[in-house]
Amino acid sequence: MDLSIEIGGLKLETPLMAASGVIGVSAMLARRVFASGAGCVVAKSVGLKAREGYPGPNVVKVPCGLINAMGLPNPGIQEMVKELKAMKGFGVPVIASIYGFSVDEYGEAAELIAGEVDVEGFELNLSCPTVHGTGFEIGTDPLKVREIVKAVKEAVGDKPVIAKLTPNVTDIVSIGKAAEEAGADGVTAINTVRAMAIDVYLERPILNPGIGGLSGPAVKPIALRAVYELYRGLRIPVIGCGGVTSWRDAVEFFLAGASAVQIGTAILYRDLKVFREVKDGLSRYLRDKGLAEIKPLVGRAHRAGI
Ligand code: RRO
Repeated sequence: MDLSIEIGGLKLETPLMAASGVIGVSAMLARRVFASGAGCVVAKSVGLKAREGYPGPNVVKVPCGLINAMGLPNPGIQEMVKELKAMKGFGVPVIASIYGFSVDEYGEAAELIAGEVDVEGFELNLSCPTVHGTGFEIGTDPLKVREIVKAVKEAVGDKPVIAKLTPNVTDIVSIGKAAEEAGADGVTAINTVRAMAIDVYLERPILNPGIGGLSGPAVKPIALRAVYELYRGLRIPVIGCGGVTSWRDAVEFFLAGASAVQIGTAILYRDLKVFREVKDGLSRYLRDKGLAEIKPLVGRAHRAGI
């Protein structure tokens, strides 16, 4: 079965990617993820300066999901470059994820990484819901999205640049269009949904910073809707991300218009075996449908004309 895909020049043997954030910065873990059947790994978002992240509690389990407020913990670019090089050394295709507090910071971060390590592409975190001044505060403004995509495209030459979008907007397609018009090679939809949980006895928010981002099965229908709308509204490929736990979830995303699917929270719920299970299930599904490859599946739900 041919599960290979191509996204704006990024060629993957398998259309499954490890979502940013979950496996942290560890090259050893990235190697295990790849060996488990992922087509590539998206590294934890990194910026110009190292960040500690927020003190705990910074993760809380809720029915059908997790809410996190990690606060962009990362070791800074120099340390991340070492891990990215190690990942490449293990033969793992890797996409660097970057954030910044300004257009220039995104551009600079991308340029520094591109100058040091031959990553497969860049994912721009325009959607982190937990830190002020970056992420979703930038990714809800189409003008800023446009400028950042342009700056990063200029900084990284012909490497694929993918904008990771926030669901915390009224019209995700208008943000996707801004990225597309600025030269993005694809978009990832979605990052986490702003959310919170409250301890009824302590009478206070459970997460230290109060608000965090919801992920896991709870957000899958939201992500699926976003992918469906983006596929209809854009010409560049869409990568689905949000609550994928089974092969059936992945198929739903392909039918909605995703060219690839990222798996994040399910790695925590189900362990790395989730990649093998989804991959095998996908192959079985294609065989049952009489298809020899994944590409004809992409966007097929739109044939219903709804
Ligand atoms: O680190 C975080 O708190 C975080 C990030 Br950068 C992100 O993109 N999405 C998320 O749910 N948490």
